[in-house]
Amino acid sequence: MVLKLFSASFPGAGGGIVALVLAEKQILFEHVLVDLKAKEQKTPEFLAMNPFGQVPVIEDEGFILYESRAICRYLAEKYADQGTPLLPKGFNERALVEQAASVELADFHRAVSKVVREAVSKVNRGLPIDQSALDQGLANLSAKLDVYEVILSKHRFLAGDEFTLADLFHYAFAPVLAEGGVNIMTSKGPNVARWWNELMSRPAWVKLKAEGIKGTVG
Ligand SMILES: N[C@@H](CCC(=O)N[C@@H](CS)C(=O)NCC(=O)O)C(=O)O
Repeated sequence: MVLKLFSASFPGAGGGIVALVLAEKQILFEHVLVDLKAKEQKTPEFLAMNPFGQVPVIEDEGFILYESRAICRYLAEKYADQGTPLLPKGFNERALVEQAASVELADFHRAVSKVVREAVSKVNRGLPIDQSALDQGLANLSAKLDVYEVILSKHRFLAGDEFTLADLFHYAFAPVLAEGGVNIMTSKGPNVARWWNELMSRPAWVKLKAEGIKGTVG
């Protein structure tokens, strides 16, 4: 039974990072499009899979899992020896990935979400911007990227010289910043810019960005 990914087709959010792991790991999957505007994520059938009523969700041989980063970890572990090795095997190396992944979720993602909400989502919907929330989000993001600049001056990726899940998690939302004219990912420092440009040119991302989330079967 082929793995099913339930999500919208938009690449720059939680469904996108799951689709990226599927691509990096060369895992065949069926994409089940969930129409968020039609509230398909709130139907009793969907809530039985994810009681929070949100995408993405996967079904893998009858096993249901939600939360994008948890799904990515599951896939990276299950298919450890297939495609790009997204999680190192060594105990310490793995801990360094978790360290960088923690910073992504607790700090980076929180700041990016605030900026995207103000500079992209509200603008697209014609809603007034909360300038102080935007300024605070940008200041928080800027402070995190200053530290990323130091980290990335020592190695190619966030947890060492290999691309890992810690880098991959940054595709959840940050690519949307440029849509709102926020070019902080490439203007903060040379090492952050090098790292971000490398992420933005990975073939799996280039394809996903161009095509949206599309299954490989079904
Ligand atoms: N922490 C969750 C967040 C999931 C989430 O916010 N999903 C959004 C789409 S990116 C959603 O389903 N929104 C529709 C809703 O909340 O009703 C994850 O990473 O999977």
